[in-house]
Amino acid sequence: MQKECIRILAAVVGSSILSFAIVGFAATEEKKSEPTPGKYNDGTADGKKSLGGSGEMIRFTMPDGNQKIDGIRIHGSRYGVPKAPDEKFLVYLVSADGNEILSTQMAPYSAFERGDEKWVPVHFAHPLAVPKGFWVVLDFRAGQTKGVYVSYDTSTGGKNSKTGLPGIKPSDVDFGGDWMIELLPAK
Ligand SMILES: [Ca+2]
Repeated sequence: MQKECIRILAAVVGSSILSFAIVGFAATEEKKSEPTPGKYNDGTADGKKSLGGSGEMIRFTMPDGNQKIDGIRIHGSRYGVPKAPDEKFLVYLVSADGNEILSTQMAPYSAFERGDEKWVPVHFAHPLAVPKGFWVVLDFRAGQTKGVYVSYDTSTGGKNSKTGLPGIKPSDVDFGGDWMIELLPAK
């Protein structure tokens, strides 16, 4: 009888140790996936820039090659005439080697307001599957009367950002930071 009791007790203790271990493992897993792969900034802007005849380029590296994104968000503000031009700006997704345009998306200029820079979401028409490594390139076709200032952040040193457009050799950024452009993962 006593032996039986001990055996049951051992089973109960054993299973609670097991469930504790599972809870512990789940918590570790959650923590590991915490740093968002689709961003390179600390959330506060350290400057802003508009590029005429060029574009903001930022390289993303995903944990694996089977992920989908809903779109991107851009920290920025519009300048120029008070009323937003009735046109769209371009968002290119370009292969990691720069040789292939994977997707071209458009979004209205009016998504950006004049004034302080803030996060502007750009949702694509459909969730888009992205490879492990790729570039997001923005083309606002900016000039003197219209354009968008895109914020940058210097906390990362700017290893993932360049200026350029598809088909043109990109240049290093001159501010030692990364564009505040983030991916919006598909839910
Ligand atoms: Ca910052």
